[in-house]
Order: sequence, then C-alpha cells, then structure tokens
Amino acid sequence: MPDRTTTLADHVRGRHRDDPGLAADLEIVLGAIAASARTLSRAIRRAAFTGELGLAGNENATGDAQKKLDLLANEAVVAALASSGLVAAIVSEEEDTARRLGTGKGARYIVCIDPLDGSSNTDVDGCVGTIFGLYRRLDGAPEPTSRDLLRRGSEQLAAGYVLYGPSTLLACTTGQGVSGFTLDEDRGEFLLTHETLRCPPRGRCYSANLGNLKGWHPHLRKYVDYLTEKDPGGRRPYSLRYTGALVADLHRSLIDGGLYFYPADSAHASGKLRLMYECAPLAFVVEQAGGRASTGMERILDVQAGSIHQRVPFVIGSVEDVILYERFLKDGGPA
Ligand code: AHM
Ligand code: MG
Repeated sequence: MPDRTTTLADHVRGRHRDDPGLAADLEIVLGAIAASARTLSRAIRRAAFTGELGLAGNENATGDAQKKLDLLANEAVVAALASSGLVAAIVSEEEDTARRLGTGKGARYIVCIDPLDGSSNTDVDGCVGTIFGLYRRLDGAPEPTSRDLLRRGSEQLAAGYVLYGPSTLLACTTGQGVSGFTLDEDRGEFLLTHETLRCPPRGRCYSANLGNLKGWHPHLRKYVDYLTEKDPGGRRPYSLRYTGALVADLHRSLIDGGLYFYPADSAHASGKLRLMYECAPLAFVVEQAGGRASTGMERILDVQAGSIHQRVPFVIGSVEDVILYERFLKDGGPA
C-alpha cells in the first residue's frame, strides 16, 4: 500500500520553501478552505438526516434558487476564512456584494468562491463541488476597493476545487502544477494522493448541456456533429459525459482528457458561468495541469472582471480539444 502521509500543509510548505512568509499564509488560507470542505463533506453526506435537502426559498444575486446546502456551504466557508484573519473579503456566488471578513492589517487577501457548485445535484445524491481562487489585495485602503476585487484570473496566487463525490478530493495549485488531496475521514485530514495532475493533451469525452444546442452558434452545432461522427482513425465519436457539476466534469478531463463547454446561447449572450468564482479559478488549475481554458475567443485568465457576478462563455479541458473548439467557433471547422 502506498504511504499517504503528506498533508496539504506539508505540501504547501515544501513547494514554497523559498518564501516562508507566503508559505505560511497559503497554509492558513488553504487550510481554512480545507476545514470548511471537511465540514461540508459531512453536512452533504448527512443532509437527508438533518433536513438540509431542498430549497431555501430565496434567490442569489444571479437569479438561481438557493438550496439549503448552498447557504450552509456559504456560511461554512465564511466562518473558516473569517477565522483565518488573513482574508479581507470574499466574493461568493451566494452573496450579492463582496462580504467583508478580516479588518486588521494582516487581512491582505481576497477569496473568490463558489461554495457549492452543481447545487441542482444535492437532492439526487449527485456530485457537487467547491471552487476557489485567491488574490493578494492591491490597495492599502481600509475597505477593499474595486481594484482589489475586480481582477484578471492571471493574478491569482492559488486556486482549486473540492469534489464531493464517492470520496472528497481537493485539487489545488499555487502556481507550481496541480496536486490532489483526498479526505481521509478517519484522520480528518486531506492527504496527498495525486502528486501531479496533468491533463492529457486530448481526450475522448465532452461535457455540455445539449438541451441548449439549438440556441448555440451554428459553428458550435457543427462542432458537436464533428465530435459525434465516426472517423476512420477511431478517435471519434466522443462520448458525452455531463453530470450537472462543472467540478466533476472538469475533474474527469484532468484525469482522462476531454473538454467541458458552456457557450453563449440565444437567450444568454454570455453563457451561464461566472468569471470570478467559477471560470477563472478552474482556468488557473487547468493551465497549471497543461490544459487550456477560454471564452472560445479569449484566454479566460486574461479577462478583466468588470463586475463580481459577471458571466462568460466557457470552454475548458485538454489543450488540443479546446483549440479545435476555438477553431470551429471562429471558422466553422478545422483549417
Ligand atoms: P451552480 O453553481 O449554481 O450549481 O451553477 C453552475 C453549474 C455547473 O456546475 C454545471 O456544469 C452547470 O451549472 C449546469 O447548468 P445547466 O443545468 O444549465 O446545464
Ligand atoms: Mg456555481
């Protein structure tokens, strides 16, 4: 049996030996996210007993009906990050505005977070996730300013996701590749189980909500025709894998290759997914794993946020698959 004893904290310290100050901060902030993930993992597994399934009865800032677990997840991350003392504010899918946390001098970070990705899956015992990205504040003003909050994804110090599936797995990057940690429930600790997650250059699966296909750009409808037809080389058709949780679909791409896309459609000019706490963190992760993420036209990490809940069209996954998607979108097919 492999020896699985490296904790998330050990790993972060090892990766940032050259900058002990940064290592200590990352250890605390990532540790807080891991602590909230432990709480959430248990709450999700016990939700049928504790009355936490179902709708909460209100909507979030982008018009989604909130689930009780959305609110519980948001409060878990808020409590954990507030207790770190290092986070000045969080931008959360479940908060209308940036929520102020630490006020002291040490509160020098901003966290963007989707506390519960894929929350339509909560009542059907499907996978869900958490997505997060970490930025250093730019302004020294007492209150976080829009310069602190509205960022380009390329400025992230760290990003990652937690997948609450058959096991609970936290994958993250601090700019030196991507590693995965599985929650050992006996020890109550995330332990290194995937030293290096590398996204294969090409896969054989795609993930998208084909219910929206008629509203997509005609070039993307051609792309789906291309993916689903047989080719003499045997690389197509691609298999469809769509779970309703972006984190679960992306994790499959990181392990097996392939791509996920949520493009604009006739009713939603910018697609569905939110730049700051869904697309940008996952784009940082996938690039660090050798993959690619874009709007179809522009690298996600180059997009300057204009508002905290801004949406963008999104494609992410294996580099060759994403490039081909971009070519179809631009020209209607490969050159
Ligand atoms: P959520 O954070 O409100 O759950 O929304 C994001 C989710 C993604 O995880 C998933 O891929 C997508 O929305 C599913 O949307 P749709 O039901 O339109 O296919
Ligand atoms: Mg979400």
